[in-house]
Amino acid sequence: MSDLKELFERFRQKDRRALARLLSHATQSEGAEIIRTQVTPRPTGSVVALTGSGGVGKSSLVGRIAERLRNDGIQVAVLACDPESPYTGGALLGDRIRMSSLASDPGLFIRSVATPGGRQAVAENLDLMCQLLLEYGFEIVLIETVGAGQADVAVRELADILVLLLQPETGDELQWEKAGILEVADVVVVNKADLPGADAVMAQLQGQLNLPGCRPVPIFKVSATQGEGLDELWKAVLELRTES
Ligand SMILES: Nc1nc2c(ncn2[C@@H]2O[C@H](COP(=O)(O)OP(=O)(O)O)[C@@H](O)[C@H]2O)c(=O)[nH]1
Ligand SMILES: [Mg+2]
Repeated sequence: MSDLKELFERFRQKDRRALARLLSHATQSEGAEIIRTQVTPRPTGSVVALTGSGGVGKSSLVGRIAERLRNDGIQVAVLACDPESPYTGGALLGDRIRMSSLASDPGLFIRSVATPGGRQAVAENLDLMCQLLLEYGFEIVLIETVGAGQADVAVRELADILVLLLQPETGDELQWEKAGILEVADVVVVNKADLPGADAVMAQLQGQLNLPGCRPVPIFKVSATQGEGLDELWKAVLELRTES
């Protein structure tokens, strides 16, 4: 307890190592309970979650968005959760970042979050980790998570903006429809637009979403690897952010 108290003092003086240690404590139930009593319940800033099947391009897109936000001077933190391979997302992102000018950027924070086994895609107390990062001063927290049934509900509650990623020709559209995630997503993105079949998925989505009387859901076609369509996507996310 006294250890946590001291960590909090250092955290409030913007000590990055204290932040990192508090985040570790936040993943354990005992530490989390205490931290919950200390954090600001609704710090300013936004939590944007990207969800989608493995391999759809979440890490690639998160990397692109993080770079873009840093170029705009926005302080950004990334929480990469991947139940299939807990460290892949972070490693992939980490590799990208290490090679770029962002390597020692104090305005960027990246953390891989190990998730419990099975299909639960959202680590326990992820909400608390977001609160810590926002209170520390990050303006946007990007979460990468593999959507899976129950977990989608948790992500929905946690995120201010939920972005669902699909890719051409995976048959995923139906799967997402079944899981109900298509209905709760704020933005739908068809990634890998450089590959054939993206327009077909777009057309299919247009038919399923945005029916008369339904909440409008913007759909975007992007290529994370080519860096295409990102301006439009991010503009829409920022607009939603000011509305929410
Ligand atoms: N052709 C193409 N490949 C992509 C695109 N975005 C990601 N990929 C590739 O898809 C694979 C999975 O990407 P990753 O970002 O790790 O997906 P994640 O599992 O959803 O995080 C990698 O080989 C990427 O290079 C894209 O826009 N176009
Ligand atoms: Mg990934």
